Amino acid sequence: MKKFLALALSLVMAVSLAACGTSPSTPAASGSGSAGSAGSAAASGSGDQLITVGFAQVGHESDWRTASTKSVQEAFSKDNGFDLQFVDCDNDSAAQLEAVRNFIEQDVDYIVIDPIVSTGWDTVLTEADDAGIPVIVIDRTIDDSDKYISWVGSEFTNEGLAAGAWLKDYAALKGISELNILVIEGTTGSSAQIGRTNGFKKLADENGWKIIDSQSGDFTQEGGQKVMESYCKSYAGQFNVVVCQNDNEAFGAEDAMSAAGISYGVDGDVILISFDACTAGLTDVLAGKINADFQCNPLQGPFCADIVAKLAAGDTVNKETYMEEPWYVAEDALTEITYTNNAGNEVTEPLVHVTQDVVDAAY
Ligand code: GZL
Repeated sequence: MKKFLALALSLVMAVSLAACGTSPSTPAASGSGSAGSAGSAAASGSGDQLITVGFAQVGHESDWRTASTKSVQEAFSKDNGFDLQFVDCDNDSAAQLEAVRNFIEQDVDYIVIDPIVSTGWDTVLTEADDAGIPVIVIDRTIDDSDKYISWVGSEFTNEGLAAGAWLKDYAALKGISELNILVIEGTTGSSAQIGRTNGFKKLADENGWKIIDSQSGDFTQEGGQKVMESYCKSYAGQFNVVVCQNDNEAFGAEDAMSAAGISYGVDGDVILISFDACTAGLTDVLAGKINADFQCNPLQGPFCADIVAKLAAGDTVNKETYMEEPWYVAEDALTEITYTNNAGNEVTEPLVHVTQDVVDAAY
């Protein structure tokens, strides 16, 4: 009761976001719920009645994660009326479950989780539910429990489908008839790894492409480099496409291929595809090192704060909200892709040709 009473009296939701809406990567929530523009929840009034929020973050493995953490910390600032208890779970699922249990013990007002992996959650979410603490999930999904009140994130399978759709059109444009592909996956069991893998593989199967090998680089640069070094030894001369499931893995793969004397990118022997489209990733797209980069938008903080503000005001919230995510390419030879998305709808989506302005506006 204390949660709602204190908040209902003191909460004012300030509409904002438009002020920072210059970047193509600025999130514009869409999806099964109310899209609306994200705002920043601001608590005012009694002053000491801050909203306590426990946030169990995946870790600090990538540029994407750094942007995600910053987005949440800025949205849940003290100035906005929040007391954020932040835990970096360092890619350790046991530590993440422990962090959530500690939040329950502290009786925080709300719990936010970015789940390292998509299973193993129902028990602890039941404990949060029994304690009357609403749970909001961001970014990755929880697939073995629905005991959370809302989720804001990405459609990872569509990211993989879009990458496959682009590769199909790009190969046709370049007259490449045979595609022999190496994949460096993200953290095993994460919904991002599962979705991107399944989406891209669907296009590979439909088009008879050969995926020679697919191993996890754990979304890190070190992991991407290690896997690519192994690939260069095992499959030299056998591959002409490398798919990295995030930019940091792509940076590692670039270093490994350069060391092995393998050319990649727009003028190279190997097509390099990446996901996330962080600033450093788009810098490599602009340089022609990465051929295409499929954005995964990390800026869920304001949307998550809006959800808390609505809950505190006694409003209903949507179960899921999808971030909008552009697809970036190094060459302007293709301007759009058409594919059947994960919902079974045929969609045509633009391809953004990367210029310095696009890099400057990235997250
Ligand atoms: C995807 C996110 C992934 C990013 C990686 O939404 O969880 O984790 O693609 C990050 O960069 O490490």
